[in-house]
Amino acid sequence: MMATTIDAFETCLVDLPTIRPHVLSVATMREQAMVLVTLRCSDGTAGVGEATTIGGLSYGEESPEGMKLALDTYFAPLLLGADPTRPAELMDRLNRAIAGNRFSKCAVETALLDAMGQRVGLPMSELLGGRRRERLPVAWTLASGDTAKDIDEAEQMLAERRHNIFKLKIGKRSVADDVAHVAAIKRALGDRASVRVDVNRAWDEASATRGVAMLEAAGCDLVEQPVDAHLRGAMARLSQRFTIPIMADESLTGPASAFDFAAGAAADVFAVKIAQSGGPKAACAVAAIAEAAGVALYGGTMLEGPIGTAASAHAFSTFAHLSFQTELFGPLLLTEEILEEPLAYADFGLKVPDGPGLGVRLDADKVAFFRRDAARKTTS
Ligand code: MUC
Ligand code: MG
Repeated sequence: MMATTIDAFETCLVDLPTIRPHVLSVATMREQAMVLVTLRCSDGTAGVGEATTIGGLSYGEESPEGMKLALDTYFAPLLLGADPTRPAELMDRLNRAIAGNRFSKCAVETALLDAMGQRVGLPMSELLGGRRRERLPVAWTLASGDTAKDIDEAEQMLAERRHNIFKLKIGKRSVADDVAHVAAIKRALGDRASVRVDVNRAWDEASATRGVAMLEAAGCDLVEQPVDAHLRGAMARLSQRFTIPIMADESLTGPASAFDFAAGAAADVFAVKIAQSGGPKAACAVAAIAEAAGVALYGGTMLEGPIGTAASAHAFSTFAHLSFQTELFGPLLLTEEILEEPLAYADFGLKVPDGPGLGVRLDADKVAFFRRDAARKTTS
């Protein structure tokens, strides 16, 4: 039998507008840039993956442009001609040769698992150990920067039965102003919705101690990454001091950090992200550490487009527990659909795709139109 090889490795940057400005403490997004990776194999399978971050270099250590450069220059030579039927061995090879670059590694592992799933006729969730659920509850982020607009948006989401969990982005204004914003939204929505906040590391420990106490009193259900990613001690003190759960997001950069935070009792909940973890398999390892340590789980997003979102859905569907649900709404924040068949959002959740591999297919014409180097852009 002829050995199977990776015959082509293609990357492209795709820019898609957001439905409204998305205001975080670290950046205001008006569009999302994603790197799409395609691995073409000699057996006719083609796997796709996505590497996406938020706000250029303001959120993570990898930028969209840097990821494309790293993938083309350093990843491609290690992958071309290699055997795609051994994803774990190939990821070992990449990890030995390339330090860091977790988001790019996630895109490659996603593409390898997508191709593998097509080869063996199984969804990616089955390659990751088997799904435990078909549907994932999905939160929406209210981040227009305006309290009244956020309340209107939440009411619309509730009426459409799209979301009943809302994450509010705070940390840009004073603690008192931010808490007043959260309290107004919680008052308007009452028991019809869960209201949570993401501070994106904006507070020092003293502000966090004051802010978390006020958020608890306002009826907020969860506080995500109140302080800087490396402040494990502060995260532990906040977790121990308050009843309202404290969730680690940026602090989690894969299994080693998850072990460190679990051992230090430094978070009540882990926001697991496949990109931040270094790939879907590493994300499952982060979840396993949380489960072993009695830490609750939440399925996070890097505001990926549909490929990264589908890969995340497969991974999260395998978790034993998902007590704080997920926020896999990335594609809904974008004005454009780049899949042939959109992901299925209904009844406050997302259906985990069923087909082999990722179970979704890119719309080639749409990708050709929106890629950054499209002829219409370079010639105009
Ligand atoms: C983050 O920090 O969690 C996820 C949802 C959202 O609105 O922003 C992202 C990033
Ligand atoms: Mg976060």
